Amino acid sequence: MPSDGSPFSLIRDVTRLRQWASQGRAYALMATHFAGSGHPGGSLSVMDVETALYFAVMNHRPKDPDWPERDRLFVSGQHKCPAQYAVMGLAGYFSIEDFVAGLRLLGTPFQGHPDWLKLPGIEMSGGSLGQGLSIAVGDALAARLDGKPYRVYCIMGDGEQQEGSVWEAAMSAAHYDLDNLCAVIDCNGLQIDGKVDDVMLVAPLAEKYRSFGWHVFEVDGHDFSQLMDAFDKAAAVKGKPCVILARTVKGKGVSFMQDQAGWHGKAPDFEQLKAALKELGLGSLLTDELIQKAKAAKEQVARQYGNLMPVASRPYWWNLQADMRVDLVPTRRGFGKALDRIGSDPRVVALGADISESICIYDFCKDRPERKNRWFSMGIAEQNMTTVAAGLAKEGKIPIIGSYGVFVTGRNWDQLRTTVCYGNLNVKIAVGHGGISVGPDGATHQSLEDLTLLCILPNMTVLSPCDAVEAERATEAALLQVVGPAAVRFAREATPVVTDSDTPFVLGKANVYRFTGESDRFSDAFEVMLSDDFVPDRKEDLVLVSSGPEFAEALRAAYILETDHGVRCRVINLHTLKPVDEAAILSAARDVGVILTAEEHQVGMLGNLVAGICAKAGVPVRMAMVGMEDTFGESAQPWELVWKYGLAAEHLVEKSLQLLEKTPQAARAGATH
Ligand SMILES: Cc1ncc(C[n+]2csc(CCOP(=O)(O)OP(=O)(O)O)c2C)c(N)n1
Ligand SMILES: [Mg+2]
Repeated sequence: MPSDGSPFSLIRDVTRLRQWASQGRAYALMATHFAGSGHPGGSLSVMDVETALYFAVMNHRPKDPDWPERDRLFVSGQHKCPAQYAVMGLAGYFSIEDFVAGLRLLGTPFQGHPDWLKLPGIEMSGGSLGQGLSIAVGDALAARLDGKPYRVYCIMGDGEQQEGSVWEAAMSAAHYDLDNLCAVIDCNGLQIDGKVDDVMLVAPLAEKYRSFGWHVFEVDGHDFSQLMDAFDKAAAVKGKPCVILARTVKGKGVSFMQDQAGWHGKAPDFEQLKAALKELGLGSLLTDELIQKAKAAKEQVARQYGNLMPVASRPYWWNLQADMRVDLVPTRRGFGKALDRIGSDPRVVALGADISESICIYDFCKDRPERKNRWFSMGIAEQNMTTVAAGLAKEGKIPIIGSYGVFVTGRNWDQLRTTVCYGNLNVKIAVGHGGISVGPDGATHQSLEDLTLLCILPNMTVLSPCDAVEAERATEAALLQVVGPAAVRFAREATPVVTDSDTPFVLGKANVYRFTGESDRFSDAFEVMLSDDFVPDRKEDLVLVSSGPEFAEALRAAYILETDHGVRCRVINLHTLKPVDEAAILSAARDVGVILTAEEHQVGMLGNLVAGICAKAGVPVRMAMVGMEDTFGESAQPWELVWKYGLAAEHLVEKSLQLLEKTPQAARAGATH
């Protein structure tokens, strides 16, 4: 490969291209294995298209990635970045081994969904499907305005064609006769929930694009001769944009991954990796040195970020002590359980947006074939799903929609605002994978603005349960108690269970907790009562207010504060953020006067809510807020993000002591977990 800024020497030899693509497959699989997550299926299906582009078609300079004359490639389905990273590494943009050892690792440029600000050569930051073609259209328009000869490429998925924005972009590209733009669709026939044809039919794509004014090529997406021929011919088409429909196989090249929807977003384990490499004839690439490099990189991150944790007198991290034990269950499970139960109500209907199993919305009918007629697969189309639900609600149904928190509150926000909330329709929103703890998928998938987007909407009820048990009860309340729009936010990761069926749960009323002494079970170490029943019968130094999974950290902070520092705490669980329990906040402010808020969200959603309640009532209060400090997250393990962004109980303790102007009793001497 060229080591300077000279153009890449393109290869037209099919045998050599096949070899590069095989290596790309091997490196992509190794990287996802070491990361422990990622998207092998699509990475393997698109590998030949990307190899053709980087090695045989595009004018580019790996050592000068910002070269102004380069051809631009926008990969819209950015979950398939292991393919792009592997091909870029092979082409010489960076060390391929750094990618293999660093994919999705905290602090590396190899984000779970690419970030152009972190990795030169990547043209767009993204991960939200359906946006790549639009930015490519903008880039192609800019090229024309500036009289630049470079070409613009955009790779999309076939499931992605379900996003309406793709068709807005397609219309605009043809309207402006963008013959410098060439799209490729990786037609592997699969998406997350299954076959594209079953989830939401997009065929016939050729006819659709032709009728939108595009020139269409149809090729075998694993045949380099056909691919190169189509790219060459596309470059010669004048007056209209081109699209290449590349027929591919998801998981191509590894027999047990081929055409299997289950390999969309799952990393191979070590045995599977070895078997895959054997099939590719590239077992020798998995060297001991590479394995060691990946291991060392992970250990380095754990040390570096673990050391950011303030130190307590002993290891207070979950389940590190013989007593104070908790069960760890993802809050989404509670949501699924409730839906399974409540789904017997014939008014309830559920709508999925191609992420149905993992957010547990499919629990509605997974084991209930008789309910399948009330399940509507909407495809990757969050806006349409929301407004279709509004139509169902208008006629007396109780529809629940769901997706990743980012997509089901942000992508469809105008639909939520105007049709659902302004119309006060009985639509329920499952806000899945909330918070930063969604982890390795990275910033684009970490839902950190959703609660603000929801709470600001008139008529919307917003619930943010703290654990799986409370999620079940919150879901039931949202569906059956509230008449009108209601959202329940829950998380993907295992979360400490701190409530049980005896814990009070009243919609719109906070729960108040106090530490009573260590116990075998963490939850038994606290007394809990409904805010209305709480009597301030002891002097307290500090109030901690939290909700969602972060609430368990607030409880643990209270435990540390009481045990290590003699700070007496009142802990308020605001599981209902709207309508909020103002009385519970005002009593706390009046009784104690010092409040720390803790949220797994951009800071201030909860903090400013609490501050506003106090300010409006004229109750003076000293406050501090813990949350994401006006920043996007990044790829990492959930607990590493909690360490880095200061969301652990130990950080709450440190912040509380500052707020109380107390000197920490324990010195910072290293990590304790
Ligand atoms: C707006 C948006 N909604 C949902 C998702 C979650 N998601 C990631 S990949 C995927 C399926 C993509 O299917 P397809 O476009 O066919 O890609 P491929 O089969 O090549 O993986 C979905 C729903 C997302 N990233 N963005
Ligand atoms: Mg697909």
